[in-house]
Amino acid sequence: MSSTPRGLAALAGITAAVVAIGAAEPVAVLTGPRSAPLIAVGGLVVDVVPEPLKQFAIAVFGRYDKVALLVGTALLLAAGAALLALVAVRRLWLGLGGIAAFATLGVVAALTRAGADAADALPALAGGGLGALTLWAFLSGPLEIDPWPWAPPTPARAPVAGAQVAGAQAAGGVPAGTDPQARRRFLRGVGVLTGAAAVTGLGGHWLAGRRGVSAARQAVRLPAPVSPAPVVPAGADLSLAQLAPYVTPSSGFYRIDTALVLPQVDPETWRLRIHGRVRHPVDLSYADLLARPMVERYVTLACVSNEVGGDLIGNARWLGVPIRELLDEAGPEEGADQVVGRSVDGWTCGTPTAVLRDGRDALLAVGMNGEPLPVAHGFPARMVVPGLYGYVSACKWVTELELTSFADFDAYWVPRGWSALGPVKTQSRIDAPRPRDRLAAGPVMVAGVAWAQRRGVSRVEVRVDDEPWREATLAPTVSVDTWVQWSWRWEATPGQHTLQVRATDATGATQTGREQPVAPDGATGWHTVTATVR
Ligand SMILES: Nc1nc2c(c(=O)[nH]1)N[C@H]1C(S)=C(S)[C@@H](COP(=O)(O)O)O[C@H]1N2
Ligand SMILES: [Mo]
Repeated sequence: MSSTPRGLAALAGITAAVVAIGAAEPVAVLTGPRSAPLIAVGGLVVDVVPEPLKQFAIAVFGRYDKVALLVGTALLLAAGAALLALVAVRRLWLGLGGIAAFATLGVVAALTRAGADAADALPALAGGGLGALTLWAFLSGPLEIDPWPWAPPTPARAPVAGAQVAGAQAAGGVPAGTDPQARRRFLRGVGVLTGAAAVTGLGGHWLAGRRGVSAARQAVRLPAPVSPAPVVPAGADLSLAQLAPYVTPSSGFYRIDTALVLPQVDPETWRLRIHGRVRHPVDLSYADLLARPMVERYVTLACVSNEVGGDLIGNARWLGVPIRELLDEAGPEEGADQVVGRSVDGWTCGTPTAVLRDGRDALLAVGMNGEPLPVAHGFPARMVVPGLYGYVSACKWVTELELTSFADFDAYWVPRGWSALGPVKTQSRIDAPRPRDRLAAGPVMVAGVAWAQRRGVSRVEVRVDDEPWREATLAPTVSVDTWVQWSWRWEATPGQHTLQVRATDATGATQTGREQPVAPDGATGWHTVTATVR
């Protein structure tokens, strides 16, 4: 592509874009990774794209939806820059104007992120400036290929170079734009600038990472709980190869959030403010929080976007302060029926005040599975509320609890089409066998998990084809707030079979078989696995 003059012009445009991104990165070390143009624009896209498109992206790219978004943004930028350069050969001001437009987009995106200040405009401005300089250098500055075959002849050029190279064919037989010396100089420019941009870009990225909080996190010493978690009964974990372990290791715990770069929250400067419609606003430091009596509980957290049979669910041991106690101190006013958890990155969730005060183990958590919260799971503090989907309750990197009402405020996902209330629905999942397993006829262990947080699971049944439902064996569990493993011995016969599962909660309500999508308030239906037995 770079061998034709047009390819070279496109290459100049792409190089200008690479220089812009590479120049912005070291500036973003100072202003924060969320002000880097690609991240800021990507974040803006996350917040403004319509929900169906987002669902589509998640369906297509799965866990790599964020990577796909960043790669997509970068490719669009490269394509835009290439086109701009082709135009700019004729009208330089159009190319520079285009770069200014890109830079403006970066500035707007950076300034509209939650908690942004004026300095957040600097990375995009620096990138735009150096990108424009690069484009100029290639198209009519020192690195120019003189002249571009489709460039308009300029009066300044005509008398000097005109005799040799003006027009499509040079007098000496060299086609315009192919002077080997100019071409070498041009390509050397591309190489040097791309290399320099890579060095500053990756170096900046690395420096930004070193400014992260993993060292501060490692230095944290969590207090022992005054109320420890119940001991996990022997047999709660059936230890079957394909079955999700009873306690999900933090490293394998699902992660869902809108953050394109993980918020790095310094526990030294972190504060939690409880404010809004309260009688006594509360303001706590991390040290204040750790000094309070802590409880530790197993709670199974689930995402409303979990499809039937999906894995956006995990069970962990959380250490934290009961949110009820914090709210009691603040004293919510009459009618303040919603507690809005607000993250340092501006994300919000809305939880019914009554739910947080009804005696369940709603925690302002600082620990997960015996360690400080991993950065990806909300360090230094997050909310964990048994019985509610994460999008209405599990605010990570939480820095504010604002008392308000549901009538007065819609949290992040509500205007995007999700229900304001998100109690977890009774669900069950088959982990073994897996759909593509090759099974031998005879006894087969069918096993999985079931959950009905707050209510507890009282029965799990399995059905093979059109046979009657058979009751599975429930493993013990620590509380109604965690999932439970179940197993059932199947006498498998050769052929294709359909396995289905359904759970009944402790109120006697059986999980519905009616299939409903994840939006607006959680999927329903029976998980179905097709098994082939030889
Ligand atoms: N700050 C912040 N907190 C958040 C979210 C988010 O996007 N930003 N997503 C929520 C959602 S939808 C879920 S399901 C849980 C997931 O928590 P996890 O990533 O620790 O599993 O976090 C919740 N907390
Ligand atoms: Mo979620």
